[in-house]
Amino acid sequence: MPSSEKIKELQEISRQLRMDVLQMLHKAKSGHTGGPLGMMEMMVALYFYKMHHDPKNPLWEDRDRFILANGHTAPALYACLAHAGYFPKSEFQNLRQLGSPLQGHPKRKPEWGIEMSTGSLGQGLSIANGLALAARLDKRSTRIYSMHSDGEAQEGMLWEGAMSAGFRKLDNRCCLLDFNNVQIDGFNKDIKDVSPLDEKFRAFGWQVFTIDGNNMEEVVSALDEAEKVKGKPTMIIAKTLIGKGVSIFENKPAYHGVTPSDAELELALEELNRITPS
Ligand SMILES: Cc1ncc(C[n+]2csc(CCOP(=O)(O)OP(=O)(O)O)c2C)c(N)n1
Repeated sequence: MPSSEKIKELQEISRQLRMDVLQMLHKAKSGHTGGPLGMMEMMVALYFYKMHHDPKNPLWEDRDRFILANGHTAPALYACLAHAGYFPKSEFQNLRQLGSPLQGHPKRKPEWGIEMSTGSLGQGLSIANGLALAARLDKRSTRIYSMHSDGEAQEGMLWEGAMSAGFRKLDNRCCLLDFNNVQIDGFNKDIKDVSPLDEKFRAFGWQVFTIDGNNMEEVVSALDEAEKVKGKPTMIIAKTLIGKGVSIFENKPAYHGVTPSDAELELALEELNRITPS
């Protein structure tokens, strides 16, 4: 477990990046607000604590890979990559503009740290499995991470990938699943409940961790524990709050896919500015 200073540093980055996400979405006037805010602790823990990567040498062959399967949450990825130094934050101005590398869903550009085009839910788990199999063949110590969502767990292809990773004992694979109980049209329970996900993944041969995904200590410790698992892929099911950090957006399906108005942005930034890491 990292020091309490490191945890505070990661919490502080999460706070700053939530503000970046809101500002870029506000400028773009289209995109998804709730998801990126809710999974920020996991994204920050990956990019600023766990993953081996080098923004100065983005194509380093032994880098760990990250695939954002729930691609509509791309602003969270862009905020991490810019903060790490892959590209300047001024690029946020161009989110979702024609010709910009920062599209509404990730468009592959490894020089900027964007490893794969994603957004068709369900596909990312298998893409990441392919990278993991290649790393194993090449005898590299690379680990392959991917982020998923509860709405995505309604897609059949996710389960084909889950079956393959378990069968092939891909222990260089670690998935995180943003379980906020919300999808595009409302709460999962009113649309199609995917529970119990832990039992389902275990049945497919995975080691499962269930955590509070907005608690930085739990996130980093699950990532550390996942790395120790041998002979199985690992799944971190993270309970989160959609819209986390901004009370007017928290746990509100309506903010799955809308961007903040001028007044909402002002309120949100004011609230995030008041937070000091505990
Ligand atoms: C294959 C596929 N079908 C439908 C969509 C449209 N879509 C975009 S987001 C979304 C809801 C996904 O739920 P979740 O990721 O849990 O939503 P969030 O937590 O961000 O609210 C859907 C169905 C898609 N991107 N891909």
